[in-house]
Amino acid sequence: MRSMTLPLLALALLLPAAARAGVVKEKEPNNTLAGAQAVDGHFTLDFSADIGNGTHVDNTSTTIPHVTVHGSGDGSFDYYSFYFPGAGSTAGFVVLDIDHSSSGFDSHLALWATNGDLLGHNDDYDYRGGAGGSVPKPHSDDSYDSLMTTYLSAPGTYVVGVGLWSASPVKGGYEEGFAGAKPRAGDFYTLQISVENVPVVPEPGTGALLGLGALGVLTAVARRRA
Ligand SMILES: [Ca+2]
Ligand SMILES: [Ca+2]
Ligand SMILES: [Ca+2]
Repeated sequence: MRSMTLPLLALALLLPAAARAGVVKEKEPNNTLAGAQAVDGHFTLDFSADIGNGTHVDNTSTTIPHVTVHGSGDGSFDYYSFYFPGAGSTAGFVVLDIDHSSSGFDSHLALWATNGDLLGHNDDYDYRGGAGGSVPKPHSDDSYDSLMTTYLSAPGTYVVGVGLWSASPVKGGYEEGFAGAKPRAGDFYTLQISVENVPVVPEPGTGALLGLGALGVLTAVARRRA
């Protein structure tokens, strides 16, 4: 019986890790398109109150694969990449959404193809566009938090950039524009990346249940042996 304690403990320790599926912590350096941090393998369909499709009403967290990136500033632009398999489909709706940003963080978002072509960008957006997570400016429905949507049709790697107003997105990445367009030390933000038709990780709930099921089996085995 005692010999089963360690494996059971190890299994139990694995369970909280499963609950963090869909969440990625930023890793610097991620300062160029070529040096973007890949978020593949972290997409999930777990519910999040903060993920929408650009309208005021729809929460798309359980219908469009998404990943949540927790980023911070260090005086450099931040780039994140994902692979869109396409599969001959045009159903590659993409939503990029900044949430829970630090005070004074006037985000700017952009999306590039891997050859450097700029596909879209946004500075400010309606605070309700990406479900929860953003607050409006005073006397306005706009938020300093960015949101943009677009459609992908070609398979390939795509790169999301996070900068500050007045970063200028051009072919190949951001130009700084006026000084101060790079996220600064002390800044923090959450980036929601939603992409149709990308592979999702197994449901954390399922993983936890499988883990609990295995725990039950092991406990039963241990009891029989005791
Ligand atoms: Ca960076
Ligand atoms: Ca949001
Ligand atoms: Ca902004």
